[in-house]
Amino acid sequence: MEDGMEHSSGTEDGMSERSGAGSRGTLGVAVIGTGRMGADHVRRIDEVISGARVAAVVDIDAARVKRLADGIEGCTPYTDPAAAMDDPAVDAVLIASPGPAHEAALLEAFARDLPVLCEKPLTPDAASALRVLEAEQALGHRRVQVGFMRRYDADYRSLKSLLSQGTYGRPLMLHNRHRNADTPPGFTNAMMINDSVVHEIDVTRWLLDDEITAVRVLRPAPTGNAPEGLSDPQLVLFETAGGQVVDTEIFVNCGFGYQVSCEAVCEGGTARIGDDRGVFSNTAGRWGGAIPPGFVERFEDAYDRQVQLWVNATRRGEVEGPSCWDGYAAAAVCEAGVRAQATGERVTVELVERPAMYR
Ligand code: ISE
Repeated sequence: MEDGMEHSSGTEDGMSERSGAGSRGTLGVAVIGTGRMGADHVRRIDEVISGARVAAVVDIDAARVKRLADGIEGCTPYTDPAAAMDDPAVDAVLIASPGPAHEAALLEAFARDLPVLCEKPLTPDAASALRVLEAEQALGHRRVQVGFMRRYDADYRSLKSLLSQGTYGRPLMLHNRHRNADTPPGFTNAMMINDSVVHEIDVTRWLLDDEITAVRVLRPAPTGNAPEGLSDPQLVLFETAGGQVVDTEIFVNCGFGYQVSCEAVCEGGTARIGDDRGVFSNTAGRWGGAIPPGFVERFEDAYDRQVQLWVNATRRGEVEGPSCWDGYAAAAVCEAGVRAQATGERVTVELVERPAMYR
């Protein structure tokens, strides 16, 4: 991309000249990857988010991307992320392609100094995440918000503020439950860490404001409902630098719905989120409520808030939310987790020193 640097002249406030921030005009977003999450983000930006529009959609499936673009005014279809980023109507990039494609797309965005919202994972392993971290530092300013969307869920935000205000004293432990009704074909043991537990890795680091230093994984006798070879459920244990212990039940073929909860055990009490959501009913001799079928329904508001706050910050010329450091740290913990899962051993997490830009 020879002309990349033409666009990389960040202004004094660190904003790209194309980022829409100068004029505070509508942010033209290129959505890269139009699978389940990407298509949902296209709909979200088109129908829910204010201050932004879908200016380009990118996918290797040319027919699919054309169909999507045809339904949105002023939206151009592309099969090449770099070509979409060269479109003058594009001020910012939302990366929702498969994880292995993220590094290349992020580097293209950096070359043009474009603001990015990157779906998790930042990249699939710690070495590539570190390369992205270094490339962003070379720009001299943050450009990326990583899509750890649980930080935008109202319940998690309430828990975070209780912990930050010290309402229940010092946190000692977290108990997490993460259940999916079932898994898509091809879901592996490693994906239980990299795709699923990665959320608990991020919320642990965020809620406790500390790094995870070691991981252990216990594998009880599996459910008969899991596909052959999948060790489901599993119990994942983290230790933090400050000495807290965090457990996560990951059960991805529980059969009954999508359930995520987190209980913080503190010196002065406990606080728990995620148990009872929505309408509570009494009927036909039973009480209770509904369990959402999947993460899109359970975290719909969180996804909306995540994208709206990214758009708002970008239009102000700012970058907020989970950073490339958070993406890198999560990737390093995932690597340790996959090793712990395979070996049954306690695996320590190796991190480089946190660069000044991310402190
Ligand atoms: C998926 O990628 C997610 O992000 C969901 O939140 C998680 O529950 C699921 O297990 C993952 O596969």
